[in-house]
Amino acid sequence: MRTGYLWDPVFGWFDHGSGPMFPADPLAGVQPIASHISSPDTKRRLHELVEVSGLVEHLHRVPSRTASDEELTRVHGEAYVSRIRAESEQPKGGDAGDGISSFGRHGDRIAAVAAGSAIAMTEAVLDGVVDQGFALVHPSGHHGLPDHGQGFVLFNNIAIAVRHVRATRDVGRIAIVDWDVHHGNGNQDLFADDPTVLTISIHQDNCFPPGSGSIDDRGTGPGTGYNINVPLPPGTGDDGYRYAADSVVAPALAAFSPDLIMVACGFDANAMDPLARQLVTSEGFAALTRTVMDAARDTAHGRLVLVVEGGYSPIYVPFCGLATLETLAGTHVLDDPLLPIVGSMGGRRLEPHQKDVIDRAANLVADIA
Ligand code: 6DK
Ligand code: ZN
Repeated sequence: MRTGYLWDPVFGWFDHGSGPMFPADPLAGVQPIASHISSPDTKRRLHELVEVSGLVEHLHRVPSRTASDEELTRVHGEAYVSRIRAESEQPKGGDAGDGISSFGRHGDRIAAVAAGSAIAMTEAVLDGVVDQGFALVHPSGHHGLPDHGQGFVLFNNIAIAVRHVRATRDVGRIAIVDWDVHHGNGNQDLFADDPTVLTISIHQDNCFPPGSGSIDDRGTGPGTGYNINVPLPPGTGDDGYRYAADSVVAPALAAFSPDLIMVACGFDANAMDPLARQLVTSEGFAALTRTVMDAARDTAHGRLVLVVEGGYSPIYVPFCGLATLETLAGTHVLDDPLLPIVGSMGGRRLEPHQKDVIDRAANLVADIA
């Protein structure tokens, strides 16, 4: 199996600025902090681990590219793209929509490389250049909607890749599996009425966006039944995630039988993440990866594209990402040095209140035709 890998150093240069996630008020005792919580340094550290560990020798580098305006506007409105372009010309940049999705001067160009890279990896898989791929991009994409960004997102990278496939190729069903700890609301909404795109989001209940990601969101019109949300309680660990993978993701993919599987691959369910309260270790991410690989092999000719989303522990995300890539590549290069610590803190076992939610979501699989 040839595994594609994409990282462009320009992703590490994306500037979210400092203020918005933690508004300073020095004389009231709120000290400023120099970096935004979504600093691309976390992803850069993952990339450096891929190189230093030697795993890169087992991967096939796929070059990045910039998404054109035609490609961006298959998902986003022209007025929105123009606004992002105009704000990007400003000396201090702008914000995609919610005040925490700030970007520096020319941030639009880096975001267009993230979107173009999701396309590039998807094409590399569809063309057989690689069997499967992992695109380590920044900024993230899965909250992106036609006329606004939010949650550190400018453009919806995966949706742009899916629309590109639809516009240029004859690929039947496409599944998007989102294991970022936040709800994949952008992809849910963009493909809500489309029964040829199955969206599954496993996320922490009511984490972000506020009020989004209910188990009762099932899609609309002809797309009804083709969206599944698994809103997990805080404190869910490897066994809960594995149970969700085995009893929701795997059977849903088997029933849907996609020709291509895209993964919104966030690492922010990791046990050290500052933005969520889940307890997944590198072993949990490896198990999720095996689930989608098995499904891709069984239904999609192995076609699997992982596009990275969030993940905010600069310490632990690199090891979770490495385990994901090791699983894809079928090679082990390095033991997770933090596993003895995070793996022994408790919280791994499936608890009844977690099982209840997952069992309810598993019942929804029957609606997939
Ligand atoms: N606000 C993402 O990981 C983005 O899904 C997640 C954005 C979450 C922002 C909400 C949040 C806080 C937290 C602490 C203090 C103040 C505000 F799109 C992705 F990047 F992938 O946690
Ligand atoms: Zn997230």
